Amino acid sequence: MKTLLKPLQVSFVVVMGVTMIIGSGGGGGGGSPPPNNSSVQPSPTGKLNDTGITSCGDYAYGNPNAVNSNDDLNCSLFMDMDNDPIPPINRIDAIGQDGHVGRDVAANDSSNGHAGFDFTKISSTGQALEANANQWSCVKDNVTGLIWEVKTDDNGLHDWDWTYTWYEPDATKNGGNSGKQNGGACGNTSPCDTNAYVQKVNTEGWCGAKDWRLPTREEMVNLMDVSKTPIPEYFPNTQTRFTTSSTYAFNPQEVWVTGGGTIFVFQSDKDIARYVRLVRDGK
Ligand SMILES: [Ca+2]
Ligand SMILES: [Ca+2]
Ligand SMILES: [Ca+2]
Ligand SMILES: [Ca+2]
Repeated sequence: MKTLLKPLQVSFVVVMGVTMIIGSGGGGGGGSPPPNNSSVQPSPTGKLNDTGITSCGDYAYGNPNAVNSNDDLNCSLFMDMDNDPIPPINRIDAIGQDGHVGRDVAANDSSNGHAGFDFTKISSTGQALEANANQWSCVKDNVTGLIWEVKTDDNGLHDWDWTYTWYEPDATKNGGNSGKQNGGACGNTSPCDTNAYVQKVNTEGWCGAKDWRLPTREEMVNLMDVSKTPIPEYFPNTQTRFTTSSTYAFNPQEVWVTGGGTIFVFQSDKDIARYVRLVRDGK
């Protein structure tokens, strides 16, 4: 990452024989760097996000003795209000639940995105912003190191209402089927297909960058907060279903699309217009 942090200004104060270091600038906390003049760059880590799930379920499903099924229970409890057991992690007969393990437990910090998610807001010209900034155009995922497009609602190029058909003329990237040109609805920003959109965003230099692309299925799924898809604090104007760069291997006419709610991914025809959120990894 080429981010240049603002120099830490340090004062030394001696109180009762104890030296305290009082810093100003360079703060931000929770992985959010302070505003500065250098643009934020991707820094892929290869790491995965946790799911955002911080609650636990009971044993009720299929259990004839269960009174009521619950999936919003406190993971530190062993029994819920119905006296149904909550399978814990440190028991021989239970491997634990999502809400017991991972970053959402180990690095739960709501100041930089829900639970274990750790995001930095980025301005339209690529500068890092404070976590409480009320206007931003891109977001860096500090866990994966990827930088994501944030959609707008201004009828401009990035408007969240615009849809695009999947189109990739490069035979080395399209799985044997190039898809369909200009079949979406994107106002006066047409042609409305993924290839044209990527080119326009790169010509524009959104958030100071010209290496935007469609995310892979894995990248898009990894951004999902299953507990509350979409992730509202950092990704306003968010649709629930996004197309990806990943052609469906068994049928090259189709592509993988990420879903909202309980649907993670599904295959869909490349001809069907879909929402798009671009990503960059700096490679
Ligand atoms: Ca219950
Ligand atoms: Ca987890
Ligand atoms: Ca967090
Ligand atoms: Ca709109």
